[in-house]
Amino acid sequence: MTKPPSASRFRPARRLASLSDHGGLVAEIDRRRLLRGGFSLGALAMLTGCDVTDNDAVQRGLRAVSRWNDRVQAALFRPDKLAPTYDRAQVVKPPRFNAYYGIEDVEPVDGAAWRLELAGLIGDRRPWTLREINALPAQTWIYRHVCVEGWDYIGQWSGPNFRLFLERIGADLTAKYVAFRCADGYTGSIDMPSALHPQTILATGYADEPIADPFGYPLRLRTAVKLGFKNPKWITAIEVTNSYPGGYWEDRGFNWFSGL
Ligand SMILES: Nc1nc2c(c(=O)[nH]1)N[C@H]1C(S)=C(S)[C@@H](COP(=O)(O)O)O[C@H]1N2
Ligand SMILES: [Mo]
Repeated sequence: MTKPPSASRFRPARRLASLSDHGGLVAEIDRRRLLRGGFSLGALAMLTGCDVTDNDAVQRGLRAVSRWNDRVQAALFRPDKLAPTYDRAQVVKPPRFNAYYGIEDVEPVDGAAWRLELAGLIGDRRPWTLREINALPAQTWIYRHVCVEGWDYIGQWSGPNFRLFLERIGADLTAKYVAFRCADGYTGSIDMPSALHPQTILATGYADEPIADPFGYPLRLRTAVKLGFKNPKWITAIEVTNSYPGGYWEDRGFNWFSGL
């Protein structure tokens, strides 16, 4: 990514408040993942050589384990295993909104002026218009969206399969990461095997309608194999790279792989 994120229109106070709101959550999620992985806090104390009441040291320890967890999750990932799908009758309308700010601060994107910029290890980096994206064959998936905050819903998303798109632009499919930049300054990145998963799409539609403004119009990522925060909305740029790109929440301590 060459340009810095353009998030200036969002009030800093709100962003800081949302950050501190999530501080405890980050530790909690990492702790739950740890426990699911068979660790106890006692084992963590031994592993990190720190008292679990010492918060800084716990955070450092959790981050080290989180990085280790990324590698284990990546190794365990099964590229062709499909996530559960559901019926049209189960689709939640409208979908549930979330972002690092409130829905009242969403700034709609002008689809006619919008361009999808491409960067990095891609053969043809020409920007795409929405018309061109819409001309690609689309597929529809009904699967579950799971937010790290502890809520979920069944949604129906449609748009071009992401593997098909990556092949079309001549992306290096052996690269490690696909990174995203969004109109609201949000950034994110996923591993290439998850990008190539059959249920990962560039979504332009929700429940048989064009995706509504708060949910990422004109283009968002939807994947069945990642937590909600790994599904960037209002995408403006995609980069294929071998350098770890991080992301908005990843840089604030969320486990990077965050697979489902
Ligand atoms: N651009 C952008 N994308 C984003 C976010 C955001 O703040 N900005 N939040 C993420 C989080 S945490 C979640 S849970 C989902 C919410 O998607 P939804 O509003 O369609 O349910 O969007 C993800 N993508
Ligand atoms: Mo989320």
